[in-house]
Amino acid sequence: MILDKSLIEQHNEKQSALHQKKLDTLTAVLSDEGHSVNAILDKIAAFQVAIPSWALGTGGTRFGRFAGGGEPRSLEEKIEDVGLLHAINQSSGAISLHIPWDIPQNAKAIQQLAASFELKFDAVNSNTFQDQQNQDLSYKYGSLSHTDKGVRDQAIAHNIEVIKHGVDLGSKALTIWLSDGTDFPGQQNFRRAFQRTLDSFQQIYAALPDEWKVFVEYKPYEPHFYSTVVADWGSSLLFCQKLGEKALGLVDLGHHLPNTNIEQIVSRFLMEGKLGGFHFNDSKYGDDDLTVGSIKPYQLFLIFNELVEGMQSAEVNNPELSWMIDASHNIKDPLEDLLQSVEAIKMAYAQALIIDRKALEKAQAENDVTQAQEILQNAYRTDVRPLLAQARLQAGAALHPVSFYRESNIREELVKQRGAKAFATGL
Ligand code: LRH
Ligand code: MN
Ligand code: MN
Repeated sequence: MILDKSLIEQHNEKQSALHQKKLDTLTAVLSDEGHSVNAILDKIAAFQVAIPSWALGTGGTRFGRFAGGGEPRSLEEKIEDVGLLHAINQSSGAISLHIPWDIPQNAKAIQQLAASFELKFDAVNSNTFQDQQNQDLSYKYGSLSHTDKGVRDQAIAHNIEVIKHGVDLGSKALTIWLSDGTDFPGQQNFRRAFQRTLDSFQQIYAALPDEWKVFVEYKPYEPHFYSTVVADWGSSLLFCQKLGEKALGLVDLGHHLPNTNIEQIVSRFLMEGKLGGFHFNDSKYGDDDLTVGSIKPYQLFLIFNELVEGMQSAEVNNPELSWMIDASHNIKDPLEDLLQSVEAIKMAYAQALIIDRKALEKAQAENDVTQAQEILQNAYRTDVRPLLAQARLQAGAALHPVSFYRESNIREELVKQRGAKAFATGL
């Protein structure tokens, strides 16, 4: 489905008077506070978040899946869906593939299709957490950390294969989420499992093209419930430091035990120049993969506070970051959920951009705790949505993405084209 641009213009026209009023009020306040609204708008407009190819269908849980219909049935249709999102918000200009869930059979054609929607390919993800058909050896007891060299070699070869797919598409990074771990005490020797994994990572690292990076994603538990080889940011950082400058940590917001101070982890990674990127989502209990900003929007803002501070600071020297969503949609329409997620990320970014940094530094130096909180919360409690809407308007996107999606009956159209029983492959 290709979106008719005039629909967006019509939508924007209907909304424009009210939008202008809200924007004028906010612009006046921000200008008084010493901000350049145009500079903020440019930053917001440039901020792009990659959409995961595995998040375009209704995820459900292991207990059941209630698909909504009209879901993409192929990689081509997934790219079309991301193209739709990008046309609506001009903020989702990349897609991140999971292989072998989404193998590009004809890389040239896939790349052309993506380019026709102005989409790029962000990090490619490998998968050694499931056994695939026609696979020689099983990953039941691990992959890159396995006690059997044969299994490790198979998992290494898969990762190198994924890099090759990425090269064909113009990706510049490989994300490894290694699920390996144990379910019972005594099952494995922790140190040796780490050393075997390091050896496997080193072989994958050696296969990275020059400008490539490898992201080492951590997660405390699930699918294994006693120990995980790359369980936390410390383990991720340790692997990255041992591997070399192309290896960077990947922070998936759902991969922390309850109440972990994620913003401090972000600061530490940045301090070491070792932050690669994010898998954005939100969580109440575990790796819930909920809509970004739906549960802990203040945490998201605090993370962006660290990111903006770090990116502006001469003391921090970190490579450019990869921004990706990793959410699953239990009961919502995935496209609506993704529009909401992108909006939440950009909102946190915009709020972090309007923090009065000088005043905050002064409050910190004077140990004025109350004032420091006032400064942060003044930014957090500012409704920055008119800025996001204005950035979209200027880019030819919709003022209100979710309303536009609904008014234009996009899901209904997709159901008509693909069928009420079209369910996406993937998770
Ligand atoms: C693991 C994870 C990882 C996978 C994705 C499907 O929980 O976050 O990023 O690749 O989910
Ligand atoms: Mn993830
Ligand atoms: Mn996850």
